[in-house]
Amino acid sequence: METVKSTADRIRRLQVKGARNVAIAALEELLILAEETKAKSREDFIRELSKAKALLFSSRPTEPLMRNAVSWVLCSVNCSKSKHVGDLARVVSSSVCEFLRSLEASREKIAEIGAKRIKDGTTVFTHCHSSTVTYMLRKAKYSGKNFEVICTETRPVFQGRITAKEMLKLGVKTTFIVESAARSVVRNADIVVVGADAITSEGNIVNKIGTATIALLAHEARVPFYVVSELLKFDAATLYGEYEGIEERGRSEVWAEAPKKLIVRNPAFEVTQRGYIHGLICEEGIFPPHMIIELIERKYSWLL
Ligand code: RUB
Repeated sequence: METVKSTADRIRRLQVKGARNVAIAALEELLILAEETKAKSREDFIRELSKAKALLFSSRPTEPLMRNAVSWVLCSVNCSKSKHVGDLARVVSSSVCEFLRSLEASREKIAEIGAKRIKDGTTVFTHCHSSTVTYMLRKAKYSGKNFEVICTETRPVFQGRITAKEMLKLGVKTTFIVESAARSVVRNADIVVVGADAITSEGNIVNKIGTATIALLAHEARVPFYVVSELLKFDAATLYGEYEGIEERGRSEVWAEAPKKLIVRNPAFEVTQRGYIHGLICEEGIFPPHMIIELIERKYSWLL
């Protein structure tokens, strides 16, 4: 359980970032746990897995992809009738592999579909670092498109620098701006693409703080705003009345030596309303976000 604790801690400290990377790190922990378990009975093994689930879930609140991934594995174990820990451990590894394969296939499909929206000469505006977005841009580049990227630095922990470095490495002309320059600069873009941490039942999306402002600015400048995301970021709890939890992080990320009496807020994510989203680029195609429930029913009905 020590390695689960330390991975949960690395996720909390942002040493592992981005919804997809977080989910993959959590699944890898379940694999290790299954390989190293000393549990003597089915009940003990399920107790260990549930403890790991609780630790991972508590690492960051706005991570439905990770929650869906871990729940999928635990469900597979619970559905198995075997009493032998060895058999159950094998169920963990096969369901982890199955989930990872499906995640990979989705990323590939999303990149294939989304890359077609990038043409020669397109200027793409993005925010934060989404591995799904950068993979899609990589696909566009490898298919010979000559485009440029504008990325925000993404205060307070500068994930935009990761995006900028990746784009430069890819040989893409890249411009880096502070978020407050977004209104001036977004009008130079042809398309805005951002990732997602969560998709709600109403078709709203939750992504890095600053995303909703950029969506508003894109709307004002008449630049189409797309969300690039696996459907598995859907949070079924929102269908049954829950709000997606928005992580509020520590003040020191914003200002390490802030005066003690100063109130410093540091919400990590925010909701972008579906009305500002031209399309959700997902593994099933490009859809208006209000179609989310239909898409989930079609592809991942187990989430409901
Ligand atoms: C990252 C972020 C990303 C989404 C999608 O925030 O908001 O846009 O997680 O990323 P943080 P991906 O750095 O705080 O985790 O497409 O890689 O899942």
